[in-house]
Amino acid sequence: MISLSSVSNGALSCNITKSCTGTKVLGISDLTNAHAEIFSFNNYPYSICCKDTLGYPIDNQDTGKYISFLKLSSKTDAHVEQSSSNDYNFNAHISSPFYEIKCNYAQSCNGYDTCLVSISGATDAHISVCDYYPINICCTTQCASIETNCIDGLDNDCDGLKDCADSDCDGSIAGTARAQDTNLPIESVDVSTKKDLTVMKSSTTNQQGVYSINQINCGNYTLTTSHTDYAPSFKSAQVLPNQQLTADFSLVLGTSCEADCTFIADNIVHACKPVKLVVAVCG
Ligand SMILES: [Ca+2]
Ligand SMILES: [Ca+2]
Ligand SMILES: [Ca+2]
Repeated sequence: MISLSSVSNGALSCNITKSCTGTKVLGISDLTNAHAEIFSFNNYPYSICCKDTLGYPIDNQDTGKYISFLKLSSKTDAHVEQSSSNDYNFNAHISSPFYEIKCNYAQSCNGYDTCLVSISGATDAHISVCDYYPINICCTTQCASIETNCIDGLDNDCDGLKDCADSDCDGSIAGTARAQDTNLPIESVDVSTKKDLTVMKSSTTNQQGVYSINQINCGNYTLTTSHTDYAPSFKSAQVLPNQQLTADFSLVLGTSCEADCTFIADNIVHACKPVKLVVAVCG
């Protein structure tokens, strides 16, 4: 395999190769002084082969976010021109469904992710490996400014945090705690969000019995309540990206009597079925 890429600082990486394991964006007849053909033809031994080192898909279509980096005089055996020229009709594209790809014609690809090839002129040009001709085709990816999709398994803004782990996807939880018997709001109830056994965030109800937990990673949690006078309660909660989940609680007094006449908040394991001939009085 021949691999002749020059610069690759960022996520986009293109090589000229005989065996492309990424996305072929152009076929070329030789390493220097070459003609070109569109990606879907297979007359030539070499491909300009591009991939994203972070794992984002790279494509050669004019869909999603795409750019034409060259125009060809025909589908195969073609001369090429810069995409701003208007003599040729067949565009060679590089595209991504996620982020912008920018390409420029420059003497040096310093500061760009990668160099694709060099061309001999603005139009009616031949193709060679990078830095052979004075005009290099330099391309780079531009990450989104925020996590634009919270369920795609990709780190859209390239900050190292993907989907729910990125605070751009945070949701929130809010609700009310009320007494089950009177339906009156309960103040000073501690509401905690737990992942496994770890408390992630908590909040306390106000005089109106209202609590709110802002800016919490989307995902699944267990919500627990605690209050000196009321029995603890639990609830499963799924916080969706950028949405507020409502979770209300109806709390039972810790001194309330269970069916088996133990207190609801005590440490006694309550019987599943009444034990026969047990007679007891609560109080
Ligand atoms: Ca982010
Ligand atoms: Ca994402
Ligand atoms: Ca991110």
